[in-house]
Amino acid sequence: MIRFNQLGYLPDAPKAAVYCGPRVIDPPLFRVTDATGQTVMERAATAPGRTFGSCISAYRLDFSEIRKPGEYRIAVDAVVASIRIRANAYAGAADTLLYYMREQRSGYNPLFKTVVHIRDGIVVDDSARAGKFVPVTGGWADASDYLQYVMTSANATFVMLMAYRDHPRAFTDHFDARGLPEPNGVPDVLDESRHGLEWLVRMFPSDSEMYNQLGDDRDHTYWDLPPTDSADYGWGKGKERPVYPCTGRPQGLFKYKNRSDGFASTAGKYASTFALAASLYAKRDAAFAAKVRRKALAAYAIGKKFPGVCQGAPGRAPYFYEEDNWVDDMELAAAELYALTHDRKYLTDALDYAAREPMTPWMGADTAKHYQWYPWHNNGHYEIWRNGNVVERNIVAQYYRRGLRAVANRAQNGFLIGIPFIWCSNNLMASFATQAYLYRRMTGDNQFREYEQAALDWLFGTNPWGVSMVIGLPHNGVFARDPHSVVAHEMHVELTGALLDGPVYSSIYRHLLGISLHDRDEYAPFNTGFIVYHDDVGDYSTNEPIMDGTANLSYLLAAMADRNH
Ligand SMILES: [Ca+2]
Ligand SMILES: [Ca+2]
Repeated sequence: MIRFNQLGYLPDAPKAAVYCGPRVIDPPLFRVTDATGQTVMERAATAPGRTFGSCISAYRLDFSEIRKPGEYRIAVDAVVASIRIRANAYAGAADTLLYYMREQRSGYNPLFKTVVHIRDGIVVDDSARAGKFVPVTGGWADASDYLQYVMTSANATFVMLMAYRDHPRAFTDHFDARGLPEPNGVPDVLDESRHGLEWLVRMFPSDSEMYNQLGDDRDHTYWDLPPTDSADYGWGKGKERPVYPCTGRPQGLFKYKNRSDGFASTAGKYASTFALAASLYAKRDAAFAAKVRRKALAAYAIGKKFPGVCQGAPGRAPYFYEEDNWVDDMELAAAELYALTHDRKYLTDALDYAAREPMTPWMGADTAKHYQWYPWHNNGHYEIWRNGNVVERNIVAQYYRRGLRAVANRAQNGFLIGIPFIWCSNNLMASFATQAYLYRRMTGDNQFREYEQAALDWLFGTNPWGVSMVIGLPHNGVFARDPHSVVAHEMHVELTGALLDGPVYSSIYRHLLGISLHDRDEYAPFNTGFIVYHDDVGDYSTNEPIMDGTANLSYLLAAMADRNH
């Protein structure tokens, strides 16, 4: 098989497909022909070629020197693939992600054309307000369940705002604030960000109430559509959902507890997202900008006072978001507050936090706990660079380089892939590529450019399965037809724009609780190696769409669509 980026290749970017063969062979010859059938390139595939997953031989077919846009065929003996080179390969791609974000909306949902989860929610856990109602309807369902987290939602909102700030030309206006198909004079990425911001404001209603999570895994008891969700949290089926505050102490209402010991991981995310929003909305909506500015400052002060993490709260199952780092979140918050206020103390704080975790710890590792190092790349270094002096810029660029080097050192295979295949590997892939892109923009150093492109190519089909990991991108491509989603399954809708969890180590897959395929595995021949992926509604580990991963990809796709990529 020949695996390739189904969206196409940018004329001036590195370009490679991967030959995935069933036996050990020497580097094969490959040939590229243009639309007229004329051979434009013929040469040997490049090493390393050693086994990667189900590909016993995995060779790179590098055709970077072809720059002329057009349709081509690339062949190794009788194995042929059609590839495209086009300057607008990523045009509209970032906006396509937003289809999935709109579909995930809590509050008014444009797919169901009704308000969902209107009874949110009642405060639980160790809080003076336990048992009280707080109005927190809104935001996005995290994945194919309906749990909601500030951790993921704030990061999703931040990245979309950042994507718009840096690459506004990549976005258009076809939908209104409610997500209905009617232009409203606002770029749709800002409509979606605002939907997130409004929920975050509700989840941090006063300086003494910082909420972190809405719902818990009791949600998984019933497999319902959002408008008819019958989860029962003790107040009756389909009634109020629990709201978890940050408390600075371990949480979990039942057998399992998390390891929370502070507020800063969540407080930092509130602060960074609100601070960036305060800048971006200063002209569009001054009152809203003033409100989120106050909240940014308040959240940051809470993070300083209560260092440590505020993790996801488990319910009946042992799985939860095990975020262990918080200095990255406080760094980003400090960097944004410096950009907003020009108060030098924030830049000093940002650099101090940055020095405590120069490199996101999953980079270079074989494994990590679930969402242990989150966000998967640290936008804080880039934000320091934007406003720092030459010395400070050099420091944070070096930090990024360390992480990129650690991943690249593990990437000596035909796919040039060095991330660990833990749960949500696609997020790591997108974040590695984003960090590599940011580093390249910061320094002009192209030493990781091929790795950056390989990670992006992987997401759009250059992987052992030949599957685009984003549903509907491209619309005529090979992508998941049977994702783990009740909405897709029951309503027969395509979840356009959704990024999937992605492949995992086969050892992880084998040990997950209650997992089984519902249908014959059409990708079985490609699931014989150390990593697996299944296009099956039953596989919640590799084939579940994820809200925050989808939003996290928006920056990179916007950058690739921008003419100055
Ligand atoms: Ca709009
Ligand atoms: Ca963190």
